[in-house]
Amino acid sequence: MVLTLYKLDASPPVRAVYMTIEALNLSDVQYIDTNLFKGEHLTEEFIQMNPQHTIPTLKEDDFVIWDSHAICGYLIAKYGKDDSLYPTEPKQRAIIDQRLHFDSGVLFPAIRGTLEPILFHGQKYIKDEDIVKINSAYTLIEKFFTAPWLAGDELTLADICCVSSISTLNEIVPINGSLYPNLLAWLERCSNEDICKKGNEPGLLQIRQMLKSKLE
Ligand SMILES: N[C@@H](CCC(=O)N[C@@H](CS)C(=O)NCC(=O)O)C(=O)O
Repeated sequence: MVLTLYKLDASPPVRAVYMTIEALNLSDVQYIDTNLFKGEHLTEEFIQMNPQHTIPTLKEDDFVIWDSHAICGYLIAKYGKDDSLYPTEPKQRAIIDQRLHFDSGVLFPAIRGTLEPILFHGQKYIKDEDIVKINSAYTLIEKFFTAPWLAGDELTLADICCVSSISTLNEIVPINGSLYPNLLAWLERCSNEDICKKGNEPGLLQIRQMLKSKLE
């Protein structure tokens, strides 16, 4: 059984999969760089594998799955020693799923909408409307916290998927700790975790450098 991950280190959803791989201690993964800037995700071969042409995409023998949330859930179900990262207890699972859908529906679109014109189309500034969207995402997630972690007392897949997005948004619009104290404290808590240092930080630094070079 061979696990292959199509990836680009700077991509936030790829970083969520990296963190899950770290948390599960999976060592036998083959990584294939898929350079979006060179259109490597738009080849006939890639589209045949993933018609949505997104990274991360995971291949395990003949089985192909894409979308970071689906990939991470699969890896935990298949390779996790237990279900602690993604509990099967219905209420705990529902709370985590809500956070994952918030990531897909609110956080990632805010990243993509802001960064795509800058990274791919030569825009040299951050639009005011994107800053408004990012701050409104911060305002929403700030109120989700009732415990140290995003879905309760333990670190779960909700933290893994949302921190890759929130740490990226923080590079675009730094989180104001007096407006969003829970969010900033949580980001710091996540950043101190080994899985985040190994799985998230290197790609995040690449995003920081890209933004520095593209913005005036
Ligand atoms: N919801 C997806 C988002 C994946 C996504 O849009 N990835 C971007 C890179 S960060 C991509 O592959 N863009 C190329 C494209 O959409 O054609 C996930 O969580 O995996």
